[in-house]
Amino acid sequence: MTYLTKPKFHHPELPKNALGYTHRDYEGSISTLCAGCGHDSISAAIIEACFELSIAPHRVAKLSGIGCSSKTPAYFLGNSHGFNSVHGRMPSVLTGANLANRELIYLGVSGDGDSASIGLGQFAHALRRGVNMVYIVENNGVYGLTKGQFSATADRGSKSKRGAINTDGSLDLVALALQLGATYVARSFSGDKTQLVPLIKAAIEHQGAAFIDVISPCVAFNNHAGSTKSFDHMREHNMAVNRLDFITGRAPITVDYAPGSVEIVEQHDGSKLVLRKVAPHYDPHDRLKAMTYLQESDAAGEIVTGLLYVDREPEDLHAHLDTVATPLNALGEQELCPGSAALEKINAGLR
Ligand SMILES: Cc1ncc(C[n+]2csc(CCOP(=O)(O)OP(=O)(O)O)c2C)c(N)n1
Ligand code: SF4
Ligand SMILES: [Mg+2]
Repeated sequence: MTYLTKPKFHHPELPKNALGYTHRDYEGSISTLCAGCGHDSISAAIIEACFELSIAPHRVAKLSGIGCSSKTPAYFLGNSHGFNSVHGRMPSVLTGANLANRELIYLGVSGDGDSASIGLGQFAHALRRGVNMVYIVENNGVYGLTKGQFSATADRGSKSKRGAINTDGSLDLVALALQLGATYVARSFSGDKTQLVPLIKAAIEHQGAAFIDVISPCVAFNNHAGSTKSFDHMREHNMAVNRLDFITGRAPITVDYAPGSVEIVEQHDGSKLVLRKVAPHYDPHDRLKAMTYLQESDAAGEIVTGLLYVDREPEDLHAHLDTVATPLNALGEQELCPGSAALEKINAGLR
């Protein structure tokens, strides 16, 4: 069975957000994933983030590819726009949708197979173009849906459930995202909601290409000893560089933060990222140092999590292309087809 609707009844006194919506208004159908799958925790974090930000569900477009991870948009934001694309092709569909209507919030949900194996080219181009989106990879190191083959993020030397050793080198999507020019890069763990929810909230408000790699153990095929994407391995090797609080432009800062250990990063829309530094010398605004730090931690066997890089002045694809402020899908025929005289002028300018 792949689709189970949730009953609409709920407790009349559920907490409501500024729009008068409850958590239930951000849920989707009942998940058919394996009990304990990390992906369900990520869906819960997305629901929590959208509820806390009081996002109108019709303002969100969620897009995915193929895989257990790519099935998850059915299980959250049931009142939002959704598009389940072909395996590895979510980024190009998202790019096209974003170009047509810049006013929606674009949420791309993918797997490590979907983005690091078949869809690696698509992943790379969406990030290098700076598409304004939140791109989440639910990273379990395997193709969960097709029963546990190693994906391109599986570490060399890690062991499959049946004992095979992975002899291929692995891709680190965070390192790639930094190299490709993503303006917001983070890593988290599906089992750490306290870290993940604010990371998603800040990524939603970020006006550029935001990428979050979420280690999300596959309990059916990759949660055994010898796996480097299991719950146990993640708990033992997780090294958070910072803790993020997120404050929208509308909300005043009411909490006192200890000076020295905290940095407040203001974004263009007035929202603020409050970064509590766990690793005191980590600088999330230095792309090169972030890349070096990642490599050093990787060599030491640590999995770095937190907000790894943020550009205070991000630019997105629309800024690069200098498109009009009105969404293209809202322009009339006259504006989209200005006639042969205008075309002649453009052609003349190119001769
Ligand atoms: C073009 C194409 N090739 C192969 C497949 C088979 N297939 C379906 S899902 C999948 C891998 C999914 O892995 P991942 O993206 O990591 O998602 P997970 O199930 O682990 O969450 C593959 C190879 C397919 N559906 N389409
Ligand atoms: S096979 Fe793995 S990834 Fe797929 S639902 Fe089950 S636990 Fe999750
Ligand atoms: Mg996977």
